Amino acid sequence: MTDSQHIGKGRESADIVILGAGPAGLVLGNLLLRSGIDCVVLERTGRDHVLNRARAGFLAAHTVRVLRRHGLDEGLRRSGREHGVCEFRTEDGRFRLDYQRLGNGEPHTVYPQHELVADLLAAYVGAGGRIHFDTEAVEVGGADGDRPWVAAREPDGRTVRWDARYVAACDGRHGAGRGSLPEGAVRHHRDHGVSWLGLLAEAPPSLDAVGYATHPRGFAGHMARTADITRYYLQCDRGTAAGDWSEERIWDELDLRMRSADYGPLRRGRILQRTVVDLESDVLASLRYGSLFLAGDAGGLISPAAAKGANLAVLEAELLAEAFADDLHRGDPEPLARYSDRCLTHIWRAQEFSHWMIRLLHGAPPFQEGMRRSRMESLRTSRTHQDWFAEQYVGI
Ligand code: RFL
Repeated sequence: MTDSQHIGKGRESADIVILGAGPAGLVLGNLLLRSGIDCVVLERTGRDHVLNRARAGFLAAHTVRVLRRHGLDEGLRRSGREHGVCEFRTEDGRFRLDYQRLGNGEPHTVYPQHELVADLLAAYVGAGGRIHFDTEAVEVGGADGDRPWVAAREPDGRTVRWDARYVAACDGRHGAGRGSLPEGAVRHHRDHGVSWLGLLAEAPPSLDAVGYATHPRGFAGHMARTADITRYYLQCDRGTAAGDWSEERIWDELDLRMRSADYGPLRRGRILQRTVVDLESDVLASLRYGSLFLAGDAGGLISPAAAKGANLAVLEAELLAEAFADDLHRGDPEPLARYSDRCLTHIWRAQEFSHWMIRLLHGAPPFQEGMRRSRMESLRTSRTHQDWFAEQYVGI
């Protein structure tokens, strides 16, 4: 069904109402359409905003397999680039890990998240999928029964009630899904106490590797996005505002921390985008509350230190789509019952590795600092440790 099913003024319906048009919501929408399941996506922002929100770039091998399996990988095949080396620059020198030849022997694929989202949106709309932009879900109700609903504010200010069989909240950490959880819903939150200034520079990559630099002044990171765009990170004080640093200060600081004097200067360019990210983890104890299911950042927020968020979102969306199909087509509710536990196994594994990365990359009080340097040294010298790193780094 591709047209909205009007039940009356201000009331509509779909079997599955999906909140949010990020990677989680759009993978889910595409897979539901392919299974012949009626769904609608409600997205708070406009189409342009969704198409231009630059975030992730490193896709895990599993993510690529999911996209390929469902024929959603055309753009990825055309312009995604395999990437398999990272370089650590520390106070003790530098070393490289050819991680695509370690562990499970898998590379990342570099493909900007907003391009992936554009591909997913085009495929969804092309298959007749319904999507309402500038439509904010404000409340999810009735999830403790079998007729949940979503109240959503349309662009004209009208509030429409969407009746559903199930609601899939893929609307991030501050969305209506989380906002509508029953009282007593448990979440596990951790503030890692570190902040990053995330930068997108109009500059070609300066290394043929992901660069991680530890420095007494703080962490700096370098990640290729395209031939002309590079993502950089600079550890900054908590409370820093995105506009606090001038472009000159940013590049000087990056050069200093990346030790350009020893290893060659960075290729500078205009800073296109800046965001301050406080490194936090926030995982719900369950991703299911009756007829309400959560996926992606809505269910488990992870710091970008290990580049896992978008990859988890795709993994969870596929599991949820399959579970909905089993329930609605075959009358088998078991996969839906197992959905939360299955996802949480992956989420906690990613959280653990992300936490390990945070402790590897940031200075700390003397005892922890000693442990950090030892961890780095072990990574530099132990083949077993390197294999473990590669498996965790690319895996999901
Ligand atoms: P998204 O992408 O945030 O999409 C959620 C969508 O929901 C909409 N929304 C609502 N819609 C309707 N009603 C409401 N009430 C709504 N409230 C919100 C929003 O407008 C939005 O369109 O969540 P999703 O789909 O769960 O995907 C998660 C990923 O976007 C996220 O985990 C990653 O970007 C994290 N991340 C990275 N992940 C990786 O796997 N690899 C990376 O290299 C990587 N780099 C990053 C990152 C995140 C970053 N930031 C900005 C925190 C780099 C950065 C700087």
